Amino acid sequence: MAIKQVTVPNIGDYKDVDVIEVNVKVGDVIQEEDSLITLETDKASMEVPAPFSGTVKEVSVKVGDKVSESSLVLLVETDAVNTNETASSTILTQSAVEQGSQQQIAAAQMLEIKVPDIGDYKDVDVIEVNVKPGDEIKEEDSLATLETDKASMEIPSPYTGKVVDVKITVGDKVSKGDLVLTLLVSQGQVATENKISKAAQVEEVVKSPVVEQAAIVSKVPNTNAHASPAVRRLARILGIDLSRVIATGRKGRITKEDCDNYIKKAVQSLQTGQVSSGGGLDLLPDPQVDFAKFGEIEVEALSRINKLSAKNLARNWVKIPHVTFYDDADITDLEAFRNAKKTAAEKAGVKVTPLSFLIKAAATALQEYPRFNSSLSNDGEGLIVKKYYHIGFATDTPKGLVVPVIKNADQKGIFEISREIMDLVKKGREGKLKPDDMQGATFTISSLGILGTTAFTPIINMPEVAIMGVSKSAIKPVWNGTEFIPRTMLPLSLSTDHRVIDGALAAQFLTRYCAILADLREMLL
Ligand code: CAO
Repeated sequence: MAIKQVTVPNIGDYKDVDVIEVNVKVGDVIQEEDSLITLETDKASMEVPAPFSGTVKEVSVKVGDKVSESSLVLLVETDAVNTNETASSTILTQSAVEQGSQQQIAAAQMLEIKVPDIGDYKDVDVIEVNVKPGDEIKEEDSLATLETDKASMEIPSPYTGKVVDVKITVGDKVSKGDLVLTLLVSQGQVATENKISKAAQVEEVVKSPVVEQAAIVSKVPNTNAHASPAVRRLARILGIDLSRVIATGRKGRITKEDCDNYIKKAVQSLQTGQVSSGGGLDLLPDPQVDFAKFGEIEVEALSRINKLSAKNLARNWVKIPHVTFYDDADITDLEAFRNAKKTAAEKAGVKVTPLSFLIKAAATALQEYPRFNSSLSNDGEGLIVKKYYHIGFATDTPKGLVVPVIKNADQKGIFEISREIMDLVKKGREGKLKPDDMQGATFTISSLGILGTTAFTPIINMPEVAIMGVSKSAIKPVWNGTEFIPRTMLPLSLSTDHRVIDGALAAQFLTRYCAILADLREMLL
């Protein structure tokens, strides 16, 4: 046993340097190279590593002290019998680390950050580059993510500094020692060799094949969230349950942006008061089925409109308590009138279909039943009743469903409405509708027209509170009190938001709508 002194080694020209950290205390068992204290000048910070292993017997400095070369730092009890008196510790500069020398650090310097030891892996895919030139990064920030078929790994930054040049891009293949980037180490930062080797450790997440498969085919939250260590760390800090985050990264990986979006949405929901105390739907993850196991399959890409509609429809369906009411409107006279006006319509250059009457009649019925022309306020506390009557109509296009809008339908005649329908349908099918063409609807009509069906449940177009589904008209026998007579009957399916519209009101509205269609003169009242 021997007691050895540890003193401040050669620190260049610096004198009376501040002790800013003392990393050991009496009784600590220290290993050679452990950081004992940190010193800081106005130009550099330096660590004093232990020159040998042992047990700390006395700490001779405290934070705030000023020390110079040879100042006593510690007394350490070692196993060594022969004492190598006052063994000085050494300070490695950043460049010294690179060069293997033991010199002092400059105030700021350029470092090359390389791929650290990543085990037996070689030519590993770079799947994420998380920094760009100019970024100010902190020690431990993730620089890039690598992925093999078995694991994903992050390269954390060993230092705080400013990225000067990034040498890798997504898709590159890298191995140990390949250059990742050059980093301008922030002023005053000093690292010891010990620090570099520790900081450069690669974190690894082993993925089970099941998780991998789920991640590829699903963008929905799942319980086996696939995320890099940095993202997991971020999620821990922010308190995010990763199983609820929708992954958009490669192979179903949850990215930092996904976490950001999750937080953004959560904050928005809080601000709009839309967070339910029930804590969400708590649904099972979607089933992950390998359909190819059962037969031949073909995967078709969804159009942008398909994807957008899917999100909107799903939200509307789960958030709105739909109730659908069915009735038949007698449009015998309407059809007679429409046919009688065919020549006049042709002269005016328009084709008039029942849809124009349905839109006009809707504007009338909405004026009589303002609740149908409203939206729930975002805080759920009020009803916004609109004094304009803009009617959307669902239109089937090669790229998917769109809903152009006839603005101020209450103020327009049948020919004008017909002309607008023709224009909007043409634009829709050519993919030329502008956002303004599809905004502002207060009520929507979804007409399957001659396509068929006798009834269906149209999904309400949020934030509207009702939608009229129209099926194929047919001549049916109707009892007039004395006999059955043939009448052209149009099946209607009215879906309403039960939060806003009670059944009784819905029944009244639908009955009135049928009455207007049965006798267009009702619109004059
Ligand atoms: N019953 C019977 N015939 C009908 C009808 C109905 N309900 N509605 C329209 N028709 C007739 C028209 O009168 C026309 O016949 P004539 O030429 O003899 O007059 C013919 O069907 C063709 O009409 P159309 O479909 O070209 O025009 P439209 O104005 O009726 O409809 C549009 C336009 C854009 C609504 C329609 O083309 C369309 O895309 N419908 C699909 C909407 C949809 O997909 N809804 C479902 C949403 S839920 O997924």
